[in-house]
Amino acid sequence: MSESSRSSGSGLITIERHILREQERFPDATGHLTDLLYDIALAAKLIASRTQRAGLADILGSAGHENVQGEEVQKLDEYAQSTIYQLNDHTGRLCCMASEEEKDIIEIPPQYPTGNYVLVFDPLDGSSNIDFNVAVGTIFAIFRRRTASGPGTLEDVLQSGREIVAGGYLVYGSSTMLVYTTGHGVNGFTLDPSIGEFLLSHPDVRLPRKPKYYSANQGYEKYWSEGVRRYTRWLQGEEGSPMSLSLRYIGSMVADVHRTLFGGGVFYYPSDTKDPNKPHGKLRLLYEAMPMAYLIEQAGGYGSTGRGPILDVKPASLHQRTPVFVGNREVVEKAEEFIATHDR
Ligand code: AFP
Repeated sequence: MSESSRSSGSGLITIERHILREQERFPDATGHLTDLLYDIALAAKLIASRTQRAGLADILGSAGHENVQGEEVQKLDEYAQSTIYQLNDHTGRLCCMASEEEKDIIEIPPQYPTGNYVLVFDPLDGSSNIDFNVAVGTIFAIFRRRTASGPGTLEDVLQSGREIVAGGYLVYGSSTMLVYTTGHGVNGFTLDPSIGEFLLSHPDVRLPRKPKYYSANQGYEKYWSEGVRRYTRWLQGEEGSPMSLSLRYIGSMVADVHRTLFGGGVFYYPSDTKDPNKPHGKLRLLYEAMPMAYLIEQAGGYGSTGRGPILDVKPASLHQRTPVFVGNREVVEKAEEFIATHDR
């Protein structure tokens, strides 16, 4: 079925309808998770409309200045951060939030009620690519709170990926897509800008059985371990490999994982020796690795640190980094094998 025929006509399913249908699986649901997901979709529409005007920032004014309408122009990542925050701070659904952009947990202002959920997010992942018109994205995960009531605490945020109740990403590319899961398979929605609605365009997403691409910043190969270097040779068809994959790397995790999900293969950002302050690579466990591993596993794949499942790692701190390997299970498991053999 073509994209246009999937998203138009009598079979048209909007994100709202889809989220509500998901809620029907749980007769006791309060609707709070449903509303939370719907607000993330709303934030995405606002962020998408700004990212599409990104190149105009220089004309209309830059961060810290006013544009021709007299409004202050924010940098896009600040805009994404404040949009997600403002849509969620007062709803009574969250006990706290945490963002890649904020040092500490984000409390709910005392004048508003607190709720049962925790939202963690990377508001604009890949933002250094914006100047080059490359796809960027938002990554998110939702947990149930662990403390009983009152303001959320670190204990509510520092949960392992096994505790995620919903997660996914938005990609702001040639079209805007929301891809998410509540633990019952993965669904993809494409924003139809003419009606301002996300429409179900990719139901029940599964990784293709045949891997096609490997995706890593090979410019850093000299900083990689022996195991990761040999693994890369294996992906290229050496080291006794039965497959030979094509290389694709954008440098925007959302876009690279999106292609891996739909095209098959592996995306990895391993540990490296490039920066002694970041021995575990660049990516953040809570805001990048865990939500993506959760989603990829829901689509039949696997997410690993190179030594075991990402979802088993309990974060010790908010901005902890981790090596990441996500994609087809057998391809990711091969990374674990090479690392176990060569990187003792
Ligand atoms: P920015 O948000 O600073 O652009 O970083 C993006 C990112 O966190 C992730 O989206 C990419 O996969 C990764 O960094 C790219 O890092 P390298 O530039 O080191 O390859």
